[in-house]
Amino acid sequence: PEEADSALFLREIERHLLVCKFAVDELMTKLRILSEEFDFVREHDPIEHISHRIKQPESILRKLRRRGLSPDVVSVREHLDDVAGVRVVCPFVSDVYTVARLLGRQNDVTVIQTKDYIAQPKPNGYRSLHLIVEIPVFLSDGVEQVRAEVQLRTIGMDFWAALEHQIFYKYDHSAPEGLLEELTAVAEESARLDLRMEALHQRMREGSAPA
Ligand code: 0O2
Repeated sequence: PEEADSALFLREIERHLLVCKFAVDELMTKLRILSEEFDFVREHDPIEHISHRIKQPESILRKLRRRGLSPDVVSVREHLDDVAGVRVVCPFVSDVYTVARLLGRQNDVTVIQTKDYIAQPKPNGYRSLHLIVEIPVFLSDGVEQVRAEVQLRTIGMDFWAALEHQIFYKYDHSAPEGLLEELTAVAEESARLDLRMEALHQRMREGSAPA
């Protein structure tokens, strides 16, 4: 019976991962449509690039354990909203909010939660806008509402997060003190640069030359 249980668990988790992949496919299409439409009308495209990932089973199990949840598909479905993940990288900070608004107002997208780490950065300096959205996936036996995490950030925020992630793993989650302080200082400098770049872009759009 134990073998039958684990076979069933594997089958269920595989199915859930597949449905999450469909949700990611749908979100990627929605975002690509927005980006291509902006290009078509020769407007500034608020999307620089988009990436996606499905959380690895080991990482799902680690997160369940960390949160004290039982390692079954019901827990995953009910509590892990970021198995399906899409990351949108934008040129400017205002673009981040534009894309979030354009996605959130689509009829089949329900924004369940918004975490604005741009307005309120994490203590380490991490900045991004996180949305948990729910979208319908149409399957042979009906429709399933699937949750996904959409992370939106500028190129600068993405650059910083990638470096922080590398440092975090290199030092196995405990980087030397000075290094962490420097990382936070760099995040602040990057945020200032984002603001200056945006102001420059705004002036260019208004037709005046930078001073
Ligand atoms: P991965 O490999 O990217 O999927 P949690 O911390 O996940 O238990 P919550 O509320 O689900 O709690 O997460 P939150 O704060 O919304 O952030 C989730 C994701 O944001 C993380 O996913 C990262 O992708 C990203 N993130 C959050 N904080 C940081 C940070 O300080 N540095 C970097 N580089 N990324 C961050 P996972 O699941 O941790 O990892």
